[in-house]
Amino acid sequence: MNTPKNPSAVEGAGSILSTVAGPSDANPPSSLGISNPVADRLLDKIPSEQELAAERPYNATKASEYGEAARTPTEGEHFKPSTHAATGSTASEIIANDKVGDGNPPKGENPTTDPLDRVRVDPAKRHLTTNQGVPVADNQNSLKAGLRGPTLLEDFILREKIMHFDHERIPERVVHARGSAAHGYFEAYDDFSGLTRAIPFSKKGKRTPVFVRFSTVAGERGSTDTARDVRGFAVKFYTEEGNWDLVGNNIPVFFIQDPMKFPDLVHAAKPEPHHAMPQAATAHDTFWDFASLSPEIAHMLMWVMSDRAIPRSYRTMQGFGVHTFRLVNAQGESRFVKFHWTPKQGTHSLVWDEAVRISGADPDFHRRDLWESIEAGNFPEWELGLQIFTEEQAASFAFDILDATKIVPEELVPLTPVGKLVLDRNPDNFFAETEQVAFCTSHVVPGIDFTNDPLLQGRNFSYQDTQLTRLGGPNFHEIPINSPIVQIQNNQRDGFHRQAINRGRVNYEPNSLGGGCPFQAGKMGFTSFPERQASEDKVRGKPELFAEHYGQARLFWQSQTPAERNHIVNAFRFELTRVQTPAVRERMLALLANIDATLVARVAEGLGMDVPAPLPLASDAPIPVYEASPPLSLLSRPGETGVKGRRVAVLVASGVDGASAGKLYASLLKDGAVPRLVGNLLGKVASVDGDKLDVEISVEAGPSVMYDGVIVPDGAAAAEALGRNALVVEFLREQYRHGKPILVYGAASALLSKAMIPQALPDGSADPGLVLGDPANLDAALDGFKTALAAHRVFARETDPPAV
Ligand code: HDE
Repeated sequence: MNTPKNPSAVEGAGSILSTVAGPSDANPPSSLGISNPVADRLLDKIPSEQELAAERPYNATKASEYGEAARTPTEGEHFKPSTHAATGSTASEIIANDKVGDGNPPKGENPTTDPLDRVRVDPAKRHLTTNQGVPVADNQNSLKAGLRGPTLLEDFILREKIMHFDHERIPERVVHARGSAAHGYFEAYDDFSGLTRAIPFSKKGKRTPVFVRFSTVAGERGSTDTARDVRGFAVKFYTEEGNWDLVGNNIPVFFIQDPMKFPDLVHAAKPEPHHAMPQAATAHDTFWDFASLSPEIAHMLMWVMSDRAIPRSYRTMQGFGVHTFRLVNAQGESRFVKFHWTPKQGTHSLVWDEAVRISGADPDFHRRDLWESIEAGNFPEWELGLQIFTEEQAASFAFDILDATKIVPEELVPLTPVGKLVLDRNPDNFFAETEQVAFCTSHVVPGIDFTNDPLLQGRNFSYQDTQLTRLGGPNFHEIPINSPIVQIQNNQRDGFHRQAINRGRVNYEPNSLGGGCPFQAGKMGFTSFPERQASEDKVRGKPELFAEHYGQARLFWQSQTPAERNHIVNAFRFELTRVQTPAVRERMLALLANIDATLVARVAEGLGMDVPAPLPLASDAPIPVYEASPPLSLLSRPGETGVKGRRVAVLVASGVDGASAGKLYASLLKDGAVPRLVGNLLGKVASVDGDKLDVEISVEAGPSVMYDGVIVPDGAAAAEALGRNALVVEFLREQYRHGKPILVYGAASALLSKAMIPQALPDGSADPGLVLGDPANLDAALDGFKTALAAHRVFARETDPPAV
């Protein structure tokens, strides 16, 4: 305890104490012959509080809040209290016990932001308790009046358990409900402080912890991972200057240009309100009705109908910040920026037929893939690239950089690589972390700033607001996964589920009773870039350039490879075939007619319709002509990790050449691929040498769509046994149809003809993904297979309609 002050040294001490529920006489009754501990504590606190308050005779920074001076925020005045007690809530805080602690928390500390270990709970060597910590004697039986009697209301243990269970669910996210996440870090390649003062970019090799959540948009929390949809790519950087959330998607543009339309877009895309169908799919009337009346959607539709919307894995998709943001350096200089995440694993997708089948075989396909890769130590990585440009450059573009339906082509502004993102740790608990994480576009740190992109401005309102319902109140920042790694110190108080116990009676600023603390940070704090605003009329509307809707949709189409174009055509056919209202189909064709004549002709053919007249344009200006941009093709980024993480089925049955199967398996493992012995049934199969091989999964439980490639080792009896199983034959046909590499050795090649798999590509040339191996020279064929596996797919096999 601090030494109490001599009351007589404080002028007016008696009157100070007179309004406190303590002795009004500063001196303890001397008749008792002892010092009064209550008075000691008060006399320790009150005079030093008075002293502290007196240090601030007036608010000296007030003048700096006005006019020009306000441009440079000043640091708030703050003073050091002479005793710890001066700023406390209560003089009794020094009364220690095991619950409250010793009453002397570290000064200026908010321990609710300490590392997550503080809340990770481990039950080792512990017995069960209730939520009140009462040991639970019997977790099997409720309390009854007799063994066959009624259950007693008195059973507080049962009631607590069931009450908690009844309320386990929170509302799912209104969009992006289905998601998966992981921890990791961002590492800067260099010191980029010339560009931004944002701390993650301040030093070469600097690592900033991150939590990244990937998601689909339209489906509900339990929906399938492989639905055709945009994927969310949300990154929370836990920086030393607070949390920065880069809440992006795997597609660099968006459906709409103004936040006013977001609820309409989402209502149209979600299941139709009368019967709540279909789940996680835009292939229904209301979406296409809205789309065909909203031509600003044209560019986004091209991306969503492309294979971007059915990624092979979260690990194999790009991420984009979508909006134009600003970077601001310490000198206050600003440049525009677009954020791009490029996967080191390459950009790879599924094919539609496969995606549909995976939805049945493994609806958790992407969640499992991310989890298992990280568990296996195959940590996914992305490179962060920035497109950096000035206001002058922006003014020269054929489009408006505030329009989220437009990209800045990489030919116009190339990517500057600035760092890498590595995901190396799975969460402990899905709900506590992945479900409760709250990303908000408005969470930015010094050095990152917004532009006037209207969609971004709308999002800045929405993301905080939505958490109030989803996470139950304004204290969601205190949920461990959301709290920053730095101090939270402010005068916000109360609300549902408040965790912090704020010490002291000061919850306002300016103050003198708290020594001015917490004080405003001044220049070191977040300052908005002082962008000059033209003085204009208050208006609801959009800039002229936003009216051009088709130039970049064309650019996308023209930049795709023939296979990718075919997939886009097929996706439009599929979606519009599911549309029941002919007028909507027709209107959509009229929209497509403004993008490309071949595209619309092929989609119309698939629908059995004529090509209608194009939709009238919203702008009189000619549609700008762009040079094709090869980086817009998924095939332009094959990645640098080769076969790492690729799943390979090795089909086995009794009579297999076990020695070579083992060698193939080991070689794939060595390269980081994931081989699995797949058989007719689980159990053991005997190799030709009499060795027993363990089948890891049956063809039924692990069908073709769960693998990136297949190998059938040599062995006449094995090929014979496999060929008798229609599921195996179908397995091989699907591998072929989905463009996957197939390697067969020796006698196993008989299975190819059984599956009616063509030996050459439709144009007669050799199929690089179909490898016939000589059992005597295992490695040569395996090398060919691995090259095809790293290249992912052989799209040249595809015909319209599919021949296999
Ligand atoms: Fe979102 N969006 N959004 N969005 N969004 C949400 O926030 C919203 C938009 C994106 O893994 C919600 O916490 C509006 C663009 C991702 O938790 C909500 C507008 C982009 C995630 C919301 C947009 C996104 C969300 C629902 C138009 C790509 C999931 C739950 C003005 C750049 C984050 C939540 C996670 C989630 C609103 C448009 C990406 C309702 C109003 C453009 C990745 O606040």
